[in-house]
Amino acid sequence: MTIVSPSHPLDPLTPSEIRHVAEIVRATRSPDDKTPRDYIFSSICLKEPHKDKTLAYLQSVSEEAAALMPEREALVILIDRPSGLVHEILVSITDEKVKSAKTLKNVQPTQHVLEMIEAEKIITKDPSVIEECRKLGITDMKNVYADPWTVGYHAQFKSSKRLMQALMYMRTSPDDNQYAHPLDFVPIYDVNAQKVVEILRQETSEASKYDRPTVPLENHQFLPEHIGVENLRKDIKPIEITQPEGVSFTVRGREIEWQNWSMHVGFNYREGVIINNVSYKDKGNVRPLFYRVSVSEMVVPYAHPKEPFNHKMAFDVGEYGLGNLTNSLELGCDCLGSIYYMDGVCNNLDGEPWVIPNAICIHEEDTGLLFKHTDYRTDKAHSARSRRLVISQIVTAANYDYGLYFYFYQDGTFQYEVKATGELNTQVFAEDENPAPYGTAVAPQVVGQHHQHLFMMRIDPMLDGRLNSVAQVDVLPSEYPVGHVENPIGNAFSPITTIYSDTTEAQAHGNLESSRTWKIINESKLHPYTKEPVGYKLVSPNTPPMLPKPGSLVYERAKFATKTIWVTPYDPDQIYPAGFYCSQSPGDDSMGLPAWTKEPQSVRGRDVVVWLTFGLTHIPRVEDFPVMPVETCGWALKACNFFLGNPGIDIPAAQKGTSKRVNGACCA
Ligand code: ABN
Ligand code: CU
Repeated sequence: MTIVSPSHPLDPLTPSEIRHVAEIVRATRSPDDKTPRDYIFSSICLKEPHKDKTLAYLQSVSEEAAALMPEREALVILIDRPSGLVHEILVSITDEKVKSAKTLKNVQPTQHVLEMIEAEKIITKDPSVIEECRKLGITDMKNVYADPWTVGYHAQFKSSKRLMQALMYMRTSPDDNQYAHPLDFVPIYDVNAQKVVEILRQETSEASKYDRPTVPLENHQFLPEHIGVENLRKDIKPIEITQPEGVSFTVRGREIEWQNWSMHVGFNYREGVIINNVSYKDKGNVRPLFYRVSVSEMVVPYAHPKEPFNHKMAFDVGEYGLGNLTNSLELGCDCLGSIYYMDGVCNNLDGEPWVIPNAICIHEEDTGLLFKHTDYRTDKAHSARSRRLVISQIVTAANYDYGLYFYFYQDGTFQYEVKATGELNTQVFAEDENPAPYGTAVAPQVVGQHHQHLFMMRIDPMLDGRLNSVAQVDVLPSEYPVGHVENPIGNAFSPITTIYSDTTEAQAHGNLESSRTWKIINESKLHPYTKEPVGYKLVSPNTPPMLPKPGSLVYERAKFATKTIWVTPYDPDQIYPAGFYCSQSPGDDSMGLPAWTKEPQSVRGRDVVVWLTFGLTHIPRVEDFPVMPVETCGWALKACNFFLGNPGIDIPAAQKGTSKRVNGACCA
């Protein structure tokens, strides 16, 4: 076998590497184990080298580079069936051997999409499920669909069995919108035993005359073939995005250069796109900014207090993996303009490479004005248009779809945006029931339950070097009363900066009232004008608090999301803030951010990692159905006393290009 290994230490595993790693692992199994379904390959993923080694290699000069290339390693997670034993196997690709192997009980690795597809087939053939459907008047099981989520919580089995809760729907045709036809029962499925073990049913309220809600049969469609060509709008003229001279970025392997920025694009089954080694060329001087940035976890707590809905708490990163959920993107609709695509490489359950073509879209976008000024005396005006480099993926998390966008701007801003779209996760309610206060009736008998989407960004900075600090900045009215000599007419206010000293202090909530932001700073590098440390400020307008109460299972399992910001010292093994084995986790603070921050550790002037929770509280609207218009949330890192002025000052004046006036006389 020819194994193609890349030359960048953070490049994802190639298809041939995945194949080779699986071969090495298979060879270690006893002959009895070798039938493919006796065990499944949950994940095969690059084990990233330590930052010291990666940076030493990347900063080396070409003659010494080969010797400094870090060892190439893969982490393989196997699940034995039906025992459910989990094997963590570290393989050296460089040395073509297993380096270590550990067997674990009572942990549940991420749930693979292919496990879900397998589960749906078995669930819809299960006699007890067929009987439930029959009672609801559904006799043709080919119209029945199951979205198998991880169980979320199971009082009896906890994490000892690999369990799914299947949210059940019906379709009236193969491409029908199933979320218009929710069913009222939830099979619990044992993944490793491949069987349904229990069926939960939602109860109608006491006041309802129905024992069970009937199945809502009205269709609510959004696909054009269902809407009908004759009903589609005819008043939209084309907008074409053209770049007649090509794009302004260059790609070498997975390294991109654009408008003084450079970065590396990583990808894995779990976090999806990872942005590595970001730097900005400041007047010819390359200044390091961020070592590694990714969405390291998210949680979607649902508000309904009763069974079976109180099991709904989706950790889409830790339970499913954003990489595994990634779409193959379509030119012209998902991505508009001149696009550079990268594939995503994951693995299937047999350990074969599973390639998602066109998983990552890289392109430039016009974003309106970057700056403008008019001299009101002379009418002399100058404007520069802003454009951004976009590196994005779109994931489908069963009903929901998330567009995930990294943006780089010409003024040194680095931004992240989530576009939440797709389908509400719907439930049925009886004709005489009212879904308030935990849901909105988005159609007759169809409820969109209230929930939150809380994302955690892991930001590993290296602003002008690896030793950084993090400060909280609150803008507050002056401490002096009106009339005081320091505040004679009472208008004074100022930013109050608190530099976090340790991991216990560095846990804080967002605060709109004080316009709270955070600053990542390098205290060893003072800005020549401000005489203060150079920095980047971290801003997010989307920092809702986690609403489930302390003590609730979801609060305890998703502790990471109960604070807006955390800072920890860099540790290469601390990537997943709800724990590596987040699925069916007990929520006992034994892993993830709560465990890593139990003891106070200094975070000032150290190699630190910043963890930011941002997101949305989603009270569904009728207009979110049958498909949800994009709702956005995100954050930005803005240069803050880092450069010697606006870094975009050298952007040439905008050209008229293909723009033309459509009314009156053209401006000559
Ligand atoms: N939103 C929960 C989920 C995500 C991915 C796959 C199944 C379920
Ligand atoms: Cu939502």
